[in-house]
Amino acid sequence: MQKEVLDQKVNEFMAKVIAKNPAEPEFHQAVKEVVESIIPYIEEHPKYKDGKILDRIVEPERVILFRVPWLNDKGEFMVNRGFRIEMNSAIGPYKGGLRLHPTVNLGILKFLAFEQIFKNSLTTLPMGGGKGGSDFDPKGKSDNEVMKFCQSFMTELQRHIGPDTDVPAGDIGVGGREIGFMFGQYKRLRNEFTGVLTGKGLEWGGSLIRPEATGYGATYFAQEMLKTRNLDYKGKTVVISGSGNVSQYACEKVTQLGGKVVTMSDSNGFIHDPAGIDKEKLAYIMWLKNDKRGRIQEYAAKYGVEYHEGKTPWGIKCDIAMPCATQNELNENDAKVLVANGCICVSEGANMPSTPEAVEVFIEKKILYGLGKAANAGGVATSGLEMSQNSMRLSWSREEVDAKLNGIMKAIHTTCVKYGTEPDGFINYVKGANIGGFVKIADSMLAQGHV
Ligand code: NDP
Ligand code: 2IT
Repeated sequence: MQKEVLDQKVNEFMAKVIAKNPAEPEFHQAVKEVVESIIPYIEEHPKYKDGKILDRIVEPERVILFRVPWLNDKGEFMVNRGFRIEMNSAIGPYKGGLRLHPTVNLGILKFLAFEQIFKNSLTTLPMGGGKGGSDFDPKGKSDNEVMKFCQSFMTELQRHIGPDTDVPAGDIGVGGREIGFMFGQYKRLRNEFTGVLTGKGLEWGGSLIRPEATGYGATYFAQEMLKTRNLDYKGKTVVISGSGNVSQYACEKVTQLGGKVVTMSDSNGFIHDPAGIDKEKLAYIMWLKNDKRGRIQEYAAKYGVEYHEGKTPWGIKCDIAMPCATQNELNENDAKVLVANGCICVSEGANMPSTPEAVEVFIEKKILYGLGKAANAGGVATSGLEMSQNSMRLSWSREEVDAKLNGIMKAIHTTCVKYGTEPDGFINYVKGANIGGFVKIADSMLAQGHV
């Protein structure tokens, strides 16, 4: 399809989406990226056009918005807003994380729920797309306050979810502690012990490898991309952003595969450790972030390395970049600097961390660019494996789950190659992931009638 024709069709479609969903820029961004890939494909496959699949897929099946009242440690009344976006159930129960962050709003969760449809389809497992969360800020809150919030949040959410209906998990601000508090409340209210949440503790229904899965998966995906150019992680310098769940396990796996991770960050700044963040230093970061809940700056003081306040790590010379913090954390200029510094591969642990202009730079320069919905799908895939184990009331060994995760990341890569290889042999992972994720959803929606 000619570029002008495609642009016109995309703009017409986006005008409708923007008019119907005002003030949701992240949602518009996520939809635009997908329809740019899909429109040429559905022009060649008119059944999807006739079935109005694009118009249907951008409309959530259900949006739940609710008040979350709770009492802080001083006994004061606090109120937050809770959400669950049940976006698409064509191939399975709604599935996706819960985000607790002060920036959370309807548009951000709709973008995440929309991405989740395609990501979950790519995993090969039967999971629909959903996302939820709240504008609650866990930073600086006591364990007691986090528990009070989680219990109140679940008191409302429980009536909308279930192991065959909608299965939430973690995302930014939601880890093992929060899943525990929410699971406990669900169980009390429903008097049921089921796999209604994933990311549970190992003793109470969780799966081995789920905590590691997103970071490991993003690393396995990069490994597959590198293989297409006869490369691997050995001796490569890797820049990682964030220092939460995804970043920590990306760092662990990269190091195991022979790469050297030289940065990690949080929302205040980044640390640069040219010697590499080895096993022992990573153990310190895990303690700092997961137990002490401190700032990454403390790493710089402990190990005598540079700390760059208010900056992102993309200016540091590297072979591979792994954005693992948040959306739109890597802009056009960052992309240009990365490429100019010799970066050959970007594997996104975060959801939509690169702006559309940054993505354009990566594609134009034909580097290995693995977008989030493909590269970070290992987390939700292993959630899917947790659901299977819960249904069977059995648990698999660490090796078994890790092998399945690795196999799924390889399968996602194969799908991207199938749908994204261009005539000159360049693999456009954006196109590959979007079309590869879309086909199964669209065919299921057509088969199920006007849903
Ligand atoms: P965590 O809460 O464990 O860590 C988040 C990290 O990102 C922290 O270092 C945090 O810094 C930083 N961060 C968050 N918001 C911002 C911001 N606005 N600006 C700069 N830095 C920020 O979350 P996860 O590691 O679980 O999630 C990270 C990313 O990965 C998100 O995009 C999430 O959607 C995505 N993801 C997560 C999956 C999972 O299984 N957990 C699965 C797939 C994708 P600070 O502490 O200062 O806030
Ligand atoms: O963005 C994501 O894929 C996640 N936060 C994980 C979702 C899940 O259900 O495990």
